[in-house]
Amino acid sequence: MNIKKHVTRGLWNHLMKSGVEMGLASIIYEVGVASKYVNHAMRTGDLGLAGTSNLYGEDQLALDVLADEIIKDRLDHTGRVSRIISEEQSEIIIFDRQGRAGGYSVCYDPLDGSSLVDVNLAVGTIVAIYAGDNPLQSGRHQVGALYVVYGPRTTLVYGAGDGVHEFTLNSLGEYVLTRGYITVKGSGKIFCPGGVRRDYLPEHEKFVQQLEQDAYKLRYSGGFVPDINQILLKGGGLFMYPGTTSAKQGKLRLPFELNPMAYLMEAAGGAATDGRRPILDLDCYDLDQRSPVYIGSRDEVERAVKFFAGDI
Ligand code: AFP
Repeated sequence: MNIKKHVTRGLWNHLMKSGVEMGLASIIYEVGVASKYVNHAMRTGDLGLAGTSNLYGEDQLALDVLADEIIKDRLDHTGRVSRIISEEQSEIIIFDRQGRAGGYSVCYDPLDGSSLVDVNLAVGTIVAIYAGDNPLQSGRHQVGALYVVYGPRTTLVYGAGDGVHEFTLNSLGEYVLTRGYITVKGSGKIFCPGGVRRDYLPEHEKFVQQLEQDAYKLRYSGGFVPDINQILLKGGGLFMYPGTTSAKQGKLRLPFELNPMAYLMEAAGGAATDGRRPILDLDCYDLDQRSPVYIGSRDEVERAVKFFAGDI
């Protein structure tokens, strides 16, 4: 192992060389630190045995609750975060910054797809970062975003204004650059349909049939993070989670699932829409706000927008 290479290609070194503002860099880096604890707890089951404490000295916690605690703790540790929205919390959490200005707000899903851990499928952490004290902003205002995939390898993908980059957690516990300036393919051949087919609205059903007739391959794990990661890093394509007869706004949440992934996908040359408007242009006014989503390669997203506009 070339230790020097690992040190120079580490996450903090990359953030500094990319000129990422120190506070924003520390938030991204500390989410990386938190993900190492989440990774450990997930793979060792170190959630604390009944009656004893877990690695954080707390009673046994479900993995997603533990992940939330760890990430919240590390974000507070940066001293640069003033407010957070978490998938695990029912309200906006305010950190006491002793009046210091220049804070950031963070929206995160600590462990998206957590129900898949029990069957050993990949899950992930998703994070959106805004400047200032308001975490409920249009996704277009994000100053950075990242996700972590806990799969056969543990990888971290971030963007903060200068490209999208992937880091892989190595045996030294370091995140080392494995893909720089990621670009998503302009068009792909896989699609993720989302939801339950019998609940599809007629136009989504018709669109899915068209993709199948055009020989798109269905790839759907039930985990938003690995499914997006596959499209971003491999052959491109389209992830969908539509509005349905039972949930007109779909399932995925805007603040901490759709906005960060749309930010990264656009930064990598892709696109993300609710079927009519770019996801990043949607007003974000509620912690639990949901939206239908079509996200991935530009060609497929544009095809979806044209289809739903009745142009094809
Ligand atoms: P959970 O976090 O409740 O497991 O849901 C995961 C998720 O929000 C997202 O990761 C998946 O893309 C989506 O749900 C899958 O939803 P369906 O099971 O309804 O297809």
